[in-house]
Amino acid sequence: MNGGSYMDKKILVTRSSLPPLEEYIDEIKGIWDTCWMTNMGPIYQKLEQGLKNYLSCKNVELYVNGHMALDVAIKALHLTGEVITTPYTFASTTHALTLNGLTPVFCDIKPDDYTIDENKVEALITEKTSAILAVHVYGRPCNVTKLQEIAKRHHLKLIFDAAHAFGVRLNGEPIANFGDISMFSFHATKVFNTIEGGALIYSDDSLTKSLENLRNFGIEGPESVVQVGLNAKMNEFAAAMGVCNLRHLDENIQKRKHAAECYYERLKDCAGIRMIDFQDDCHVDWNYSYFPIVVDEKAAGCTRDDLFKGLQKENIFTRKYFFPLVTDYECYRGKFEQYQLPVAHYVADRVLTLPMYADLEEEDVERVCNVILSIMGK
Ligand code: T4K
Repeated sequence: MNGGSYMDKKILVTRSSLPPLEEYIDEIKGIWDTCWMTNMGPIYQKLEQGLKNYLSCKNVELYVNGHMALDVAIKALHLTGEVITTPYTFASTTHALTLNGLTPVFCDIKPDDYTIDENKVEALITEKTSAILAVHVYGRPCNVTKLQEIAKRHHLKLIFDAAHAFGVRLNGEPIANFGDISMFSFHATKVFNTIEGGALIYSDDSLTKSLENLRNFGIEGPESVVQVGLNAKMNEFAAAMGVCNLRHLDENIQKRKHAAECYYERLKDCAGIRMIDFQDDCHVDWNYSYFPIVVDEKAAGCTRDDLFKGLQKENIFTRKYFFPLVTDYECYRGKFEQYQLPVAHYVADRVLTLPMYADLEEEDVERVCNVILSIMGK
């Protein structure tokens, strides 16, 4: 590739995976015969079955997006009062609670994998607590065993926001098989996408009716509306994208893994840059959904914002997922109690998510790392 034009090429934080166009057309062309475009049609059913097989799980429900799926999960579990959660997440997690009239109680995160600190959860439980909503942030699993124990001991529901964690396994077990309900996001920016979409995975069959009714106005039959529900259905075009993308998922995860290894090799000796230590962790099959670094300005000789701006000048667009912390959003300022969140603040102030997607090439990673190293004076 010509050097000049290559350096001009924009590299964004992520890039959607799309199947070959012919494959997608093949999947949707039946719609022109049936005119069935939504409301749990045949392609929806096909994707649902495909996901059950892929995830080795009993129950899957599909939704219009991950946020609505989370909203439905919260409603179906009849949560009340307070829910213990993480401030280190995307807006959706907290909004889903507050829009359901629940009070989020924020627990700090751990410095190694940025998930909720399970050792700090119990101290936050009160008589008003009804659930724990934890996030497998960047697809790194929370301490699911400990959280399940806590939830059981205190009779709390346990929901996992697994928006980033599709395809992740822990000790060989699919990540969604923990807790009461797990939510996946299938947004265009995710490892597996249905353009927009989401899913709930759960084991308790008694939830099925409610999880289905809630996504379709609470309608159970043509003359029967049994619940106050939403419109949160996944349409056939979205489902078709999922059917196609599922075929390429494993290959895409392998490509992401290669990109992550390239980053790791180039940055591993850089003082002041902390990466998720995925290579030594034999318990987790990761999906390489994001590639966060945490920049310690003293050791690195530059700040996270120096890297952000310096990369931007070179046409490389990273993101600060997740800065600011939810507790610092304008819409929430002064609304919550002041919680002790030193680790979450430290990480949010220093995190930068580097470009990561299946089609990120070795030379792209090389270019990103070269800019980082040059800003650091290496
Ligand atoms: N819980 C958690 C922990 C989440 O992170 C999310 C969503 C949810 C719940 C809710 O799930 P959904 O309801 O979204 O299914 C993006 C995504 O929109 C959002 O899904 C995701 N988390 C969040 C972390 O990232 P933005 O506002 O940063 O996306 P945007 O539009 O700036 O796009 C980022 C980059 O992605 C672009 O620079 C280029 C690339 N891109 C984007 C789009 C829209 C593509 O390649 N194709 C595309 O179609 O929120």
